[in-house]
Amino acid sequence: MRFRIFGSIVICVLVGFGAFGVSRWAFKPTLRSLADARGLDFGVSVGGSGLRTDPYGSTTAREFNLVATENALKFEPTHPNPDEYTFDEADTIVEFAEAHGMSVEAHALVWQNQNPDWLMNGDWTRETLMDVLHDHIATVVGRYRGRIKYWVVVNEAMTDEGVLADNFWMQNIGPDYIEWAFRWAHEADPDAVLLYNDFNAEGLNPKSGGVYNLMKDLLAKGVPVHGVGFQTHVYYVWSPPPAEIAANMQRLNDLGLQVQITEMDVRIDQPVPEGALEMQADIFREVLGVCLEAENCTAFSLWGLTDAHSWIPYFYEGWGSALVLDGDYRPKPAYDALIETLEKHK
Ligand code: 9MR
Repeated sequence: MRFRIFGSIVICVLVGFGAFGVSRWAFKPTLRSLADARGLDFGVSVGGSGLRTDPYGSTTAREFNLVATENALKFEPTHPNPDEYTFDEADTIVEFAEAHGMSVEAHALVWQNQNPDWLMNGDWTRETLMDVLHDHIATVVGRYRGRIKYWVVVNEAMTDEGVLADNFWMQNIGPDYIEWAFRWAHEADPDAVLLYNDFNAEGLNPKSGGVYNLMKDLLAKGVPVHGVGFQTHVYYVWSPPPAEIAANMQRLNDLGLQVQITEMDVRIDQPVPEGALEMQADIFREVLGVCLEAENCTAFSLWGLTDAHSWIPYFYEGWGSALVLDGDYRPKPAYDALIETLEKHK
């Protein structure tokens, strides 16, 4: 009898431990589960074709609640000829997001790069180019009305000195191309959150001062701009001081704007030096921490799913390893740092 009772206790304890182990495994937090609990949009930039494959698709849906269209909604892919629009890749991304309960950040309506030749080499007057831009924005934004949470309306329009860049749009339309782009985007989808997005404007410097002044001017004119994206393409040995990023977020909050980390990656020279992955993890940890502590930071996104999908090696020879999963989808120290930071701010 005694033996039977003892045996039952042993079995119960073993079953209990087993269940605990299984439930710990089953409920192992992901970036997505922690971000959901916190109400943060946690994103990754993706391409449409990858989403149809595994583990690209399954990892995206497991770890993120937001997808950013890395290239699919830029001018050239969506509007390759004056009278032709193509939406196959963007449709794939938006449908994937909807099927997996994720939000979409669309990128980008007005930019200097990735524009088709017919646009860049056209013979424009201010009026004819305004018509083209209006039609483009009305068509592209209108197609996804109500299905896209965030639109990057204007991308990278500021110089390092903090004045508007003398780009194609500036030369052919003038500085008001920016306000018209926001007005037309708002007309086409009144519920979308409309963002201005730029790089090297995360901390406090002349460029971020220029972005701040631009936002102030637009708001004073009643232009529907709702937030600023901080791209955050940084290096493992240098990133803007967290206190500066926080101060920049705060001054934009004082204007009533939201902010986001929109394209974060932390590049490392190759081969990866000793200790570099830990330094990279610390930078991801700090920047996410700043976002979580800011009142107005609504989203934090990575620019690519794994090190094998990053733009860095193509643009910076000898650099790479910039994301939080390695090329074989294995979590790096930076992944653990993001999980820990989200857990700390639950
Ligand atoms: O990641 C994008 C890459 O696949 C494209 O070839 C490149 C073209 O310029 O654009 C990359 O994305 C950029 C984004 O659109 C704007 N911010 C900088 C990003 C990295 O270059």
